[in-house]
Amino acid sequence: MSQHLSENLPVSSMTALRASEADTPQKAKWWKEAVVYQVYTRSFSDSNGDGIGDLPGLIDRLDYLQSLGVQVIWLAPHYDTPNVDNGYDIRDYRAVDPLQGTMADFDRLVAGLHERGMKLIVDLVINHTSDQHEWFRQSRSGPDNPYRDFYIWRDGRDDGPPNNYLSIFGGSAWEKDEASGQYYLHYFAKEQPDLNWENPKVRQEVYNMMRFWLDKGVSGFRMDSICFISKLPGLRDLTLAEMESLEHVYVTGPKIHDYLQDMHHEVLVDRDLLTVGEAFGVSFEDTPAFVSEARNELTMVFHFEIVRIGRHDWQVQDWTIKDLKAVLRGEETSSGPDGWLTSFLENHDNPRSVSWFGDPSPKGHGPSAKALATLLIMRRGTPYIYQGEEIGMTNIHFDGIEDFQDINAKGIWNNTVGIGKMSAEEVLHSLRRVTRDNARTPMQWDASNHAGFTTGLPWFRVNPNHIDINVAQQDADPNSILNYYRTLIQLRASQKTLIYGDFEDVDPDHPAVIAFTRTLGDDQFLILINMCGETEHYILPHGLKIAEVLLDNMSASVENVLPNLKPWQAGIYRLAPPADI
Ligand code: TEU
Ligand code: CA
Repeated sequence: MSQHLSENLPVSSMTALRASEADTPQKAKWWKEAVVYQVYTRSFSDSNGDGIGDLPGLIDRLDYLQSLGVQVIWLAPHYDTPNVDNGYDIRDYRAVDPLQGTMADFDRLVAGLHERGMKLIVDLVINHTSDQHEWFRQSRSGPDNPYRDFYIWRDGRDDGPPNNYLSIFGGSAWEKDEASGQYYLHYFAKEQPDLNWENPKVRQEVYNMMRFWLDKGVSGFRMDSICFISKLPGLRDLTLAEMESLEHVYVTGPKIHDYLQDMHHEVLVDRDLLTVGEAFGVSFEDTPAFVSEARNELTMVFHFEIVRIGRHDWQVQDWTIKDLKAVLRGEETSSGPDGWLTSFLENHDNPRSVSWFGDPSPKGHGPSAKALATLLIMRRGTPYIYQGEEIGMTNIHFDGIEDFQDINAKGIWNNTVGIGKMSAEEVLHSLRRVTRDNARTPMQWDASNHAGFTTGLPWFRVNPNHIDINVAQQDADPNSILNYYRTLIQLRASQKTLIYGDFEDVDPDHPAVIAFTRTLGDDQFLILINMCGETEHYILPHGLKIAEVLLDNMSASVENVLPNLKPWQAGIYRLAPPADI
């Protein structure tokens, strides 16, 4: 990890970045000021008792989301789908999944958000479709079909697939079609064939579809796996090292920037949208090319170095707070001089942050969830809260493989235990901690049966800890995690410095405390986060001194924030001007 970072993070380039930002202050934009809330609809709120969350269920909760202070909802794929990968396999881009509702429900959702001064961004899954999509059904029907070239078909080699590409979900990335004897490419499940972006007709279809949803009032897109859309020419074999980190290879297609600029020119230009690309595999160094305002591609991207700290692919590894701080600094540089950043600690593909970075035990739960919230909301970049994170939802317990739902977890199991390569215990040890299922347990609304998520049988287990961790209880408690989030979000909205201010890690070497400043002109805040469950004797570096407490999760006063930081203590403080030191 540290080696990888030092390559990306020459000290000189950081200094250069800060200087150039001072010269060109960040342009104000609504999507920089907003806090985004990610809804994984299936697990959010069920309105009709079928056990699956839906759009009317989400509409019922809009007042709650407004009360949190978030301005934007990112909606999980709402399109018609056979649900092999919970909606990330789209059968019809212009229809709503009947399990989630109707087009009228979608329109009501947009209207309900707009009435509240909020906006909607939708998930855009255009690296691949479902194998049930009409284009693929046509494509598969034979080499002469006009849709054949909508996907990536190749002849096999020596009785096997065209090359040694692996799927991100495990196994070969090629599936043989018995009828024609050719293979099609799928970076994810075999039911998710990759679109052929070389084909201008594919691009035009996608652009028309994007305009369709923009015309319905959506304010932008979260672009799924977007950096994978350009494939490597010649489709050569991967080396063994490349097989270990597929995402780093699959993002290197030479036409990625041509496609994104084309899309911008054709669809996004002059609409003032939030466009966030999932940049799994893109290095910090390569990121400015995607997010530079002058280049007209995306407004921001998601990096996975932070949420994936402490794991190699799906296997857990040791990590330290210093490693985490190095990644935070590295990610800072990834905006380049005129780009923007995201901040997130959870999404639907990763474990719960309080279980990963914090302490989910009854003693550590509240303080550590608030400490993480402080990091999430106070970093530079647009913060994304994943549903349930605002009440500190935790991972769930898995006994054996039969407890898992996730297609990815099942793929990992089949490719390890299934072929006798690893023991069940070894694989379960990691899977329990990293599986995407941890993020997909139903939202915990109250202490009632099924946590108020559904009146029927939930599609996936409700975490038994909903008795103690739920919205109803935290809404009523002024000291809850939920109310701490509300305060943090208000604070960020009220201080331009906390949105546009520069970020500086003022204590990179401390092994337990994250200490950074946010600075805009003469205005400066210090953010302190004790990332461990011990009291830390802490002296601020560079003679810095706290002058005012804006928020502190232990309700400390100016006099007693330091020198003893309590376990998981965190807060936002104003620094004394240099003259007073
Ligand atoms: O994820 C793309 C991706 O590359 C990873 O985050 C991937 O999900 C992870 O390696 C699996 O552990 C996106 C979606 O967020 C994910 O839910 C979908 O399954 C995937 O694309 C395919 O559409
Ligand atoms: Ca339902």
